[in-house]
Amino acid sequence: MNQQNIVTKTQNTWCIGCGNFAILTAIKVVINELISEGCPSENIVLVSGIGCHAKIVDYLNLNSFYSLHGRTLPVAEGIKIAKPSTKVIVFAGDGDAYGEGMEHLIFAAKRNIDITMIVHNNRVYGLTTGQYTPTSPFDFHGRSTPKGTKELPLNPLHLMLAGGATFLARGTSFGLNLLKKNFKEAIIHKGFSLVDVLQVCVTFFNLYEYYGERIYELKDHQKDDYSKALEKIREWDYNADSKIPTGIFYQKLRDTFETGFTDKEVDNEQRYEKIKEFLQKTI
Ligand SMILES: Cc1ncc(C[n+]2csc(CCOP(=O)(O)OP(=O)(O)O)c2C)c(N)n1
Ligand code: SF4
Ligand SMILES: [Mg+2]
Repeated sequence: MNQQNIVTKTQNTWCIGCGNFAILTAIKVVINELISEGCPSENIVLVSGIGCHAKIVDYLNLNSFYSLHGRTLPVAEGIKIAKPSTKVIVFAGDGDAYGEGMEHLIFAAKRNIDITMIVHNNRVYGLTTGQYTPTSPFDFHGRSTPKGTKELPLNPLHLMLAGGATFLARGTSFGLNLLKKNFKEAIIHKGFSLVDVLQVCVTFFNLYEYYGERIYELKDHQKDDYSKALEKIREWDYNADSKIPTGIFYQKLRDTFETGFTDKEVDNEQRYEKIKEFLQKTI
């Protein structure tokens, strides 16, 4: 299969300059690589929410499910549990994932279900024309907050680390190489992986210049160290005027949720041993 086969003829309706184009380009390359490395294309399932980001599944000729706003993960989890061999890749907006879908996100991380979540974090509701989201900065002047927001933004990676996610990364929509690397590693990772992409919405919140002055890539970062991950994740807390690290912050292996569903009978002794082993790996 070559690059052409996974592209649809659907007309692209994103604004010129939208950061979603970079996400589409990067995921196309990565999926093509996975296919050429032996992953059958029919084993890949895409799930999207509702928003500008969600149109990405219209542009990729793969099995996909357009879900509801905030409800990508229940759909993705159902697919993964029903057929654990599928590679489930979720595309969600920041409003979608960090607002309405937040409780699902925490549970997916806690369960460590083997799903990859790519968040198009433009820090605004794009499709509904510019309302604030959980990651919009303090004093954000949008359609629903003409006098500015009165609350601090949420650091979703911090929350996901506490929630138990086993792979956490940040990319930007103008760092294509890093984006491809993050996506590939996240998809290969066995467990719940989240890539937060600072995707610029040129129409309602153009942050190209702001990010351009602050972004740097993590080097020699010890990604299996929880404290170091926490330190790097908190370096830029969305409102601070500091540098913004990008790359893989955290990666750890532990048992995944979907593998727990088995028909095999186990006695109490075996069950006890399994729980002990699980806890030793987790704590
Ligand atoms: C349950 C529900 N609530 C609200 C909406 C209206 N709605 C559609 S898209 C959207 C915002 C999308 O923002 P985001 O998730 O950040 O995606 P973006 O458009 O920025 O990519 C909202 C509020 C909806 N379709 N369904
Ligand atoms: S409104 Fe923003 S997020 Fe939506 S397509 Fe346009 S630039 Fe992209
Ligand atoms: Mg958004």
